[in-house]
Amino acid sequence: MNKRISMLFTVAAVAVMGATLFGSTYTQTQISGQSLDLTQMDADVMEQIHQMGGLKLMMPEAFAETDCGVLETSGRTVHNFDLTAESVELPIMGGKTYHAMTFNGMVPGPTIRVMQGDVIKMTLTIPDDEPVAHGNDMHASQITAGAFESVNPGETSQYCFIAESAGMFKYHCSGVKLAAMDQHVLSGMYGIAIVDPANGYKKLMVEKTSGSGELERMFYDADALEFQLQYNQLYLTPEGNFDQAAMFKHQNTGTVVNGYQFGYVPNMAHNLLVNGDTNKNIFVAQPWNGIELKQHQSQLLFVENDQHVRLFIENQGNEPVYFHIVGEILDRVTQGNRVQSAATETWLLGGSQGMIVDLVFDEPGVYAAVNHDYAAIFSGAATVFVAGDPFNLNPVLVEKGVLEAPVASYAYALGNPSDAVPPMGMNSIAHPAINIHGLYTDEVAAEMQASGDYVALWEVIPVVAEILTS
Ligand SMILES: [Cu+2]
Repeated sequence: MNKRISMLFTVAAVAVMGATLFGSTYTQTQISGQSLDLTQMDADVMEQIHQMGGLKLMMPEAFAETDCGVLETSGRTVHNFDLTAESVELPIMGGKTYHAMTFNGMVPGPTIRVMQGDVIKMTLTIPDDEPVAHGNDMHASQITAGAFESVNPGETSQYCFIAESAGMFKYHCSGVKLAAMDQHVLSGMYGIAIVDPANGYKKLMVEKTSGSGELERMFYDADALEFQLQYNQLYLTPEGNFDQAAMFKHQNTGTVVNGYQFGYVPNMAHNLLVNGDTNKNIFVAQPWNGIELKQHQSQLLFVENDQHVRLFIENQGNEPVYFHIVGEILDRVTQGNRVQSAATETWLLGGSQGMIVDLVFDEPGVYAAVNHDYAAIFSGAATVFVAGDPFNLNPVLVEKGVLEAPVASYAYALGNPSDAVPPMGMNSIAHPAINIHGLYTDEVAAEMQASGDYVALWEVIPVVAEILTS
């Protein structure tokens, strides 16, 4: 018996003896409650409870493992997931900024992608100059909620867990011991973990009719071109502060996808390509239009026709998402690792719910993925996919020497935006190019540019414009 346990025993014993000897005001229940039979107790648990100053929820043993030492030597693949809390100013639609709270200077935070059964080792660092504490609750984990304790400025904390269930899962700041969690999440502290199924993704089956209407089944390989879309809302005062009163009334300032209102719509380069003029808008709303916006300039999402496309979609927000793609049908909807629906028009995501949508864009064209809530569409939840070569630009781009040969999508010329592209998994088709786009700080964008892995379109577009107009 160690020292602390024996001291506890002494306190209990003295109370019992005192009651017996002096006939105190203790009731019999109180007395017997103090009379613990310590020979029957687990000393480690007693010690743990004593150290914590109280009881905590204990999860089943199989999922409660947070000892990084044990999990790191278990033979499983371990993924380090390092997050740093950073409060920064980030732009909002209309040219203003807001007081964002971020993981690693970006909204959403970085996506981690692992295989089912791998270990995630999450390390959260709060710099000295950060004004408040933060935490991190990862929904991919099944560990005691006590692991999501907040971490103070100047401190670092860590937990490990096995990603047991395949699917996509939210992670989010848990506030200062849960207080102000709403403010921290709705100001930008959220992201996703993708846990790929141990046996990989399934082939996609799409029903078609041909000839005079005979039913055919088309099968697409499991490998797919992948995107991630995270829905949320902003609740802001005119000064760019979090407006909790507005949140409680569900009166949001705007709906965001990967942090932006209308972040994936045409920009001036697309105006030039399609209309021959940077100032002739091709979409009804182009709020992020201008080369000087650099990483914040809106971009389009480019896919090929007859290509298996996989979308990872999470509702990070406070309002339902009625996910729909104008002009398309969702060929397959998966939640966790179970197919929920096929050939469906719209699928509903409640708060903190995710899904994987597999589909094929059959015809060349422009398709808007929306939250089919009209308030959400018109406040920012319209994301434009361009499939194939709907504007017949291939001949022009080849003739002008921008492209050597016709391409299956404009991604080969402009790339897809980095914040919409998840890390590669075992069934991922590599994007032809990735451009730097995201609600990133300038430091994050500069690091990405220095890495040489990304295209800085704000440098490429003037060159392309010069060629096209010459
Ligand atoms: Cu936080």
